[in-house]
Amino acid sequence: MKGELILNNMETNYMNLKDTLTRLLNSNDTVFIISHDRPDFDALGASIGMAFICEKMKKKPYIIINEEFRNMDKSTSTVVADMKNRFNVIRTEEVERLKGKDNLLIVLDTNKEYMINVNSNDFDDVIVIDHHDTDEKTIKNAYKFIDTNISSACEIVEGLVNRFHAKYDPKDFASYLLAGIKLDTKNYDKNATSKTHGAASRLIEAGANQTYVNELFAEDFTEDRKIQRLIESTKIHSFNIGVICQNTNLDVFYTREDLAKAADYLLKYNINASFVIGKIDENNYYISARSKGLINVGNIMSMFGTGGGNLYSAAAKIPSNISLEEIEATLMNYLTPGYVNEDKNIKVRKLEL
Ligand SMILES: [Mn+2]
Repeated sequence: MKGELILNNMETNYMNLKDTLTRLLNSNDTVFIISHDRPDFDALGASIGMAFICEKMKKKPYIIINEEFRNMDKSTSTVVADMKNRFNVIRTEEVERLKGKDNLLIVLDTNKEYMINVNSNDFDDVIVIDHHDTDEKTIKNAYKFIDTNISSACEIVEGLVNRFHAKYDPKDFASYLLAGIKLDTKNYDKNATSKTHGAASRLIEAGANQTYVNELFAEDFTEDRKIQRLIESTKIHSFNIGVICQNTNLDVFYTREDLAKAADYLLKYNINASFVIGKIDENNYYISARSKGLINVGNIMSMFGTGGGNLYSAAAKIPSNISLEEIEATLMNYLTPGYVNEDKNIKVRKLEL
């Protein structure tokens, strides 16, 4: 039987979550764990913590990861390789063959149907544990434990590991949950509460290795040079808006993460908002936008029709049948003082970035 329950205050609801999860783990013989596409440290760390909880409950879960090693950065592939040695990591194609009589799907670090690579309706029970906003694309017919005030999926899952008295085995796998918290809090700068630090502290006590976690975050030299070259070409406009447009080396493709990193980097300076335009493949350009809060970049990206986001973080994907110059000119037009304010009716779409 499927449930429908949204609890937005995790602190008072951990016991409720524990009870629901216990019941679902007991009433289903087969458990699948999935996180969002292109999983990051938070998605992977949460999956690892959840797998330990399942094992404590005498269930051997299947963790679904579809990403190919060649599409992952070095650190992500290290985590996934470790997971493959320790757990049953499978691909979506294998799900049907592995299904039992009653099948539970545990969705972590996302609540959107389009961000998971399975159809949630194909499972007997679904539980979503997440820290992102919900919208009309949120998975239906599922137990939902979503608290946007918690820093990361790893912080929630750590709270659960703790309450289930599950063990990190091997101990240093606790490092991967610590990496998830470090990533989503931007090194304890963003959304980190005393509870977040409590979770980090327990993870270190359980065996997380901070030196190893720091190594996972070490920048790859070639990658970083590529991003720094973009940053070199920043133009600063009025209102301290930084704009980067990839206008040379058009055969170079950037990943969305590269462009986001460059946009994030610009906020280190006296810059209110940053926009980074680059080519992501043969057919598409992409804009990654970041703001310190004065300028609503979600609103501006929505004007492109193919974009969205929130006040602080947004993006748009644009087919490359228009030129980079045209995109930059359009963006500059949207940034003209007054223009943005006149367009109050623009509906800001939510996009998970
Ligand atoms: Mn997350």
